[in-house]
Amino acid sequence: NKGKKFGLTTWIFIALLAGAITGIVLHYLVPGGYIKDTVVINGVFYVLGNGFLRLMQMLVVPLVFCSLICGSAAIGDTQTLGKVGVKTIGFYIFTTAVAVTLAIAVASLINPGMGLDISSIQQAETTIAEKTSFADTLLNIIPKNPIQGLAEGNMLQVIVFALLIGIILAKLGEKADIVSNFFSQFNDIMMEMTTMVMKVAPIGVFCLIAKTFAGIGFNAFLPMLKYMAAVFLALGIQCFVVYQGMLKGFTGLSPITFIKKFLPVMGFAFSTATSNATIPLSIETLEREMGVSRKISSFTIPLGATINMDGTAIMQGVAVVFAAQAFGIPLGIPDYVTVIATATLASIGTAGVPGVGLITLSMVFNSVGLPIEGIALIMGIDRILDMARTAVNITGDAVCTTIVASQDKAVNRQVFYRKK
Ligand code: DAS
Repeated sequence: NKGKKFGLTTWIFIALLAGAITGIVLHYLVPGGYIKDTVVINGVFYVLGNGFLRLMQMLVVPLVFCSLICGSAAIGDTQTLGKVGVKTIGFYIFTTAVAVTLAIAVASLINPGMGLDISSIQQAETTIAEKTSFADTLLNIIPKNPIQGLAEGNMLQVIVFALLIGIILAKLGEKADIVSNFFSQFNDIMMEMTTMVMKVAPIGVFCLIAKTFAGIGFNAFLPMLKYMAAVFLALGIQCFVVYQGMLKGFTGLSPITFIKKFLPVMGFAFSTATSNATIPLSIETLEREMGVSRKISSFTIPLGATINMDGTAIMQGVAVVFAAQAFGIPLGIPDYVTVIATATLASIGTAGVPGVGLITLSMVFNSVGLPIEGIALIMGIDRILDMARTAVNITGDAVCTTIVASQDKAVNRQVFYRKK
């Protein structure tokens, strides 16, 4: 059903554009009222959009659990798995540190917070996340009760438990055939379920985007234009310069082909603003359209969705410079080094769900003594930035996955260059 596959990705783009246009028309041209607000926006769009999002989230834990067990059992020997793991985590931390540094540099050029009249921006109460220390973040990776970890969708605990099962299945060989076959068949079921859920993606994407754009007019943007410009510029450089330079440098693969084939996944992440919900489509697209073996991606993509959030780190880097300027608090190099470390750690501990970047931003602000009220300044327009940074988050995961897979001879270049 190759043709249908393309149809789906094209439809996702059509849904994105149609949704944005519909939302803007609704916001500016259609007068408020019962039909528009209650029936259409908070009725049809809300139910269909969030219903689709829940369908995608329903897939994540069982799909990641099974595909990771099958992936790690297929890799088999622990030293390959270890090598792939160490390389992947190394790339993830490197790209996040580059992202924050880039964000601070761009923000220092644009000066988004200079001469800002703070009172002109609507203030909203901010939910402050409790601060988890790095040690606790590390310890929390080991599941005290793996079933609870699965039930709560604690992705790092799911990943650790699945890896252990896969390694042991490879070790036990035919002694555990029944269990291996069970997980392999369950994996097929989850793949099939993913394809089925994807069929309604265009409807879900349309409703999510239409609701978002119908809700916020452009007037929320005006005072924040420079802040948004700095974030979008840094996101663009990270996505189209840093990642593509790394891809070309480490694998020799064509960045243009990569972007063309991965764009639908970026569009999907943009519309849902959650990396976790994008995991199934990312793994499938990397294998089917780009020849990247599921053996590697079933491990590195869920891992990346949880610990590698370069787009989020970029927003946090710009937000720090913005708030420091808006409140007139001078920050020096040591402060920015602290921000780079804190933003990198903050992205490790949080799952890829909407708005998580804003919550961990309080940890970053705390680390350099910036007032939490600064978060209230940027909350109003954060949804749009969340969509853009999530698209960058999953692109970083996919680029690192392709590099690690290519070094493990697990990229089929014929498939990568096959015309869509
Ligand atoms: N929405 C998050 C994600 O899924 C990113 C963020 O909130 O910053 O990656």
